[in-house]
Amino acid sequence: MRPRIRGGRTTVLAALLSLALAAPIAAAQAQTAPSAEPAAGPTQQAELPHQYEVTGPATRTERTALAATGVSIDEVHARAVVITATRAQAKAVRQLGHTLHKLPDPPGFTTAAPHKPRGKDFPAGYTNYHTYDEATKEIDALVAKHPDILSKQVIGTSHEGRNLLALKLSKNVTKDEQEPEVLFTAHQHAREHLTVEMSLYLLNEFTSKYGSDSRITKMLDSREIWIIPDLNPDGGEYDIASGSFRSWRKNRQPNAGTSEVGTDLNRNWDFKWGCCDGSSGEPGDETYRGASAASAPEVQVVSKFVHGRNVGGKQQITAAIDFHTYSELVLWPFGFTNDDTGDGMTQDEHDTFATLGKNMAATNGYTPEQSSDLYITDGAIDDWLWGDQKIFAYTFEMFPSSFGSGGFYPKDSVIPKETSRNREAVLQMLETADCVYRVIGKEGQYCKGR
Ligand code: 0X9
Ligand code: CA
Ligand code: ZN
Repeated sequence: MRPRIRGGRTTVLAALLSLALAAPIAAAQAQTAPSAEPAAGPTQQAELPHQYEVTGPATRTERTALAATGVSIDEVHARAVVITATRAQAKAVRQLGHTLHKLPDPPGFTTAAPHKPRGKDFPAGYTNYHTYDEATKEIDALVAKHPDILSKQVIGTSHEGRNLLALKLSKNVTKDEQEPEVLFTAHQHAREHLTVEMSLYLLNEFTSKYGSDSRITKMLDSREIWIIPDLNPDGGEYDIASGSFRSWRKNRQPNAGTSEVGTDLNRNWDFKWGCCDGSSGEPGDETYRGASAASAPEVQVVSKFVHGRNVGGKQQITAAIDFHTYSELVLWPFGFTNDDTGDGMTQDEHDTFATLGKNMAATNGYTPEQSSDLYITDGAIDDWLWGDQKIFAYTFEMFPSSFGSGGFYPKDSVIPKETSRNREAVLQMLETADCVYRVIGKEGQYCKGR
């Protein structure tokens, strides 16, 4: 399909205008934010990245060339993008001939010296977001309250040793029944905190409405729903640990031979890993793909979990959504190639992806497109889930649509609206999960004898 670019010049200008208004607020917050750590000592702090508006790149080829410098592309417009880059990367991007404007840092952004994580809450205006401990407590309470339909497994641990969880929602939850399975994952990228709230919303919604809401009841009666609420707890905690957001993206795994920390989990999956200029081999880059495919423990744990859902030679999971922020997009594979169809993607498969993608996008107002219409990515989870496991896997980029509406750090007041916004899309996916090909009218051809 053809690239469809959201927004345009006017969107960027509007965003920058609202930024100008927001800037003094951010500055005031920085001053009043409680100072977390002892005063900065002489030890250097690893450099924190900044967001920039880049004018110039107007095609997916130009955006892919830009992404090849190792920056993350956070927002795509007709003739501009927003990126996250270190100072060295920003220089490299300028050398490509683009014009860069640094955008204001997030609330209380700190470049202060290393610190002891305080393990405390999000900053003011964000306290309704759940820290890792708060999310764990809420999940444990839900499991205790709804043991017949919700169960929790620890599927492994993160680099720093935090539990990685898989929650199962289904009637007769303790039995592995012959039912189509659907997987929801969230928070590969540390700063995308709204996605953890999306997981918690789904857990609360399904448990509280089972037995009263007929669609939810029917889905829990006939599906097995898996939610992995937080793939990157170390990165998430690091992003908030100083009391100020750090715009952190990667996990917190050290890299041999350098002080640069972290792997971009969404470039580390074992399908076409590092194949196509869609990730970086430099540990300091935002999109560092890791030393080898699935080198990140978090990716290993979830890959193993998904492999474990292959029962008797048949993958039980038929459909999946991986939640990210931001840009309000519904994306489908492949990301590693600009081709719509080809090896690993027949016309019918592509049409099924595109049809369900557009159907879901019609319910939440997001923009549907193939992920490579934005820029090439290799080693992303949806490419792996489809390419390796034949799971109809989507990436949702949640609220907001732009930097000016909050970027990676929208206030907690948006949580109820922006999580429930995806209720209908999630239900549509669940309802079609017994035969996703039904959306193109080919149930008879592909789903006989299931
Ligand atoms: O770059 C990414 O990993 C995603 N964007 S984000 O701002 N959340 O980092 C987009 C991934 C698009 N590619 C695939 N879904 N394959
Ligand atoms: Ca069941
Ligand atoms: Zn992301």
